[in-house]
Amino acid sequence: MSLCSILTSADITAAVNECKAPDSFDFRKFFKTCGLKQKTESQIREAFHVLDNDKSGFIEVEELQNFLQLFSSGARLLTAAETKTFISAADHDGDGKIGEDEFVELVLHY
Ligand SMILES: [Ca+2]
Repeated sequence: MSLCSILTSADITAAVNECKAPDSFDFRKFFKTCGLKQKTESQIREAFHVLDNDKSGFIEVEELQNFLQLFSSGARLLTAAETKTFISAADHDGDGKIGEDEFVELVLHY
């Protein structure tokens, strides 16, 4: 399973291009442009499992740094400020990482 089987490559390219400049990443805009926000909950759960690269059941800070590269291998790393904003928006239970339900909530309802 890869993100390309859930999203179109044109939408992924557009989303990655929108946040090329460091510290310009906005997860709300990104999820909308890449098309994930318009997908079904089960497809969003599939995307979560791709982004949880080490299959720990959570997206951790280290995985978030590589977030854009999981969409497009040539993309940049997220900055420390961007990963911090991303985690704090999603992390309702305060464990410092993003669980599957927190991810669905973030994509669909934030
Ligand atoms: Ca993980």
